[in-house]
Amino acid sequence: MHGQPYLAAAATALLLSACGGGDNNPPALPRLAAATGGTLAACADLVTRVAFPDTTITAANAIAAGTLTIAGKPVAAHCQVTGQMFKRVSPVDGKSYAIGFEMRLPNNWNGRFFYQANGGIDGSVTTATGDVGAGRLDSALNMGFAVISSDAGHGTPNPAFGIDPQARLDYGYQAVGKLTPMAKNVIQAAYGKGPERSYFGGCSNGGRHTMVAASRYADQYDGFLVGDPGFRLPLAAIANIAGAKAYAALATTPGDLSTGFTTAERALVSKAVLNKCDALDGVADGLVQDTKACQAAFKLERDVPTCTATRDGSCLSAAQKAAIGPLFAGAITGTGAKIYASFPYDAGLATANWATWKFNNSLNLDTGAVGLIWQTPPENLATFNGPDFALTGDLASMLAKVNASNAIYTESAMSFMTPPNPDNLGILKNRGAKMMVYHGTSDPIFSSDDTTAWYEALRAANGGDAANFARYFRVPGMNHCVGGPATDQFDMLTPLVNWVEKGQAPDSVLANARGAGNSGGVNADLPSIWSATRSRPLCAYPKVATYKGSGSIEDATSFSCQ
Ligand SMILES: [Ca+2]
Repeated sequence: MHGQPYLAAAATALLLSACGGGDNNPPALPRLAAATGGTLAACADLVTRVAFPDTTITAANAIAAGTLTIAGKPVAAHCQVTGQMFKRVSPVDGKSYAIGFEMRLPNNWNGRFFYQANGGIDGSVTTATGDVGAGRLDSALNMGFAVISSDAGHGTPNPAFGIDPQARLDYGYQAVGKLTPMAKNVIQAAYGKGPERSYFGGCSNGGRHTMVAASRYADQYDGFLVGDPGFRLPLAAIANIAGAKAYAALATTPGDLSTGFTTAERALVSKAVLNKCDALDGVADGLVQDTKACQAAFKLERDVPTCTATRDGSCLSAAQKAAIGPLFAGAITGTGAKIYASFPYDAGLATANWATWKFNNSLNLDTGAVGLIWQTPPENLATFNGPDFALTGDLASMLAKVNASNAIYTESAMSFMTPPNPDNLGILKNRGAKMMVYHGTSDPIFSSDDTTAWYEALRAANGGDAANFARYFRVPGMNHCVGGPATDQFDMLTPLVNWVEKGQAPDSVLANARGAGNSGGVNADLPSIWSATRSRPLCAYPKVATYKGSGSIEDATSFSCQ
């Protein structure tokens, strides 16, 4: 099988030839050899057998089968290795830092390494089960991967670590660069050979880590699984703070932002979006598959009633329309500079996840990250108050400071947090590595429009088509990484491995709803009229899941990617 020309590239070359464009045919991309696997040869003695610079292995323990369960499945027997890298005391804030990690090494190994990139602002070593895709359908550990998880260089999920410049850089990208060769060394010691194939994946900030790794460390990984990426996280956070200001101004209960755009009003807008957009994909089924056509078809001003009297959930006030419409179009600073990206109108606005991001995290999570981790200089830690910072801070100042550096903070947040040259993935592409990206179109914090714009730029930088090494799958209705009125349970790691190691490029990925009885946990946002087991194809962009005109609307086989 090795050495066989990459089929999709070959097909593209033929097509270009047929069209007379043969002068610029790209060479077929290499196919990487499939991993063959191995058996764990050492566990407890890894504490002494692993000798890697700047690394302490603190424990290595055999974990019996069934000690952990994931989505109701017992996790097979494995070895848990814990440790620290680069333990130090900061010369800036006087506090102790280290890059804490754990690895979980299955006794029956599939020969692969998985870097589990975590979410939020990191700061804790979450269990290295390698959760992939939404809805916990399976995990990399259960599939036989050796998995690493880390705190990315700070031991608590508190933004105060941002006072230390090195902790900023470790969080941004350097922990990944330090952990990767160490982890491969541990795998070598445990199995007698290093990983044959290496993968990297995560959602949210984990999606950001993955895009950064695809840009900075493409020589060290073969497959990248990117979920709802906050790849321009500082900008998304400032845009969300802009939203907090707008919702605070609309609030009927001072300090409770959710009263600026109530659940009933958000359900009203979601319904108005469905009225205009649901059938554009061939069937009114509660899912807006054709996101692009929907943005042209739906107008907030026109399609949602304007209140003539008191707000009662059946209308939006003129002031609400004037404030909320521009947030979807893309928040701006007081001087008119666009901060981040537009957000698509979609069906998933009425959920608790949407509300939490817009009305709570905007005050209590984005603020600490912007003020303490990303601004140069940071705000005063001793007096910092998140809600005050959001509601009284100046957006243009925040935007300038996340782009600033100085003698202490030598890299700006936009430098250390975002992928350098994100539309240039030449190293990844040319060595045969692959990337799969998914994004919920009702994600309230990182916009799928931003990911779409990035993917379009990637296509443009590759002659108009990046599908021979990177594919993007929108998840209609899905909120941030999970939930929403969506088919949000899917496994993208298996198709990624099959693409990297077998040359099987994924045109679509099967997704299911998580209704009653689902082993991955029931999705409370599912509309009651949906089947508990509704399925859909997630289509590789720019194709759209389209109803075939007959067959059950609960079944993926009634839809095709068009
Ligand atoms: Ca539809």
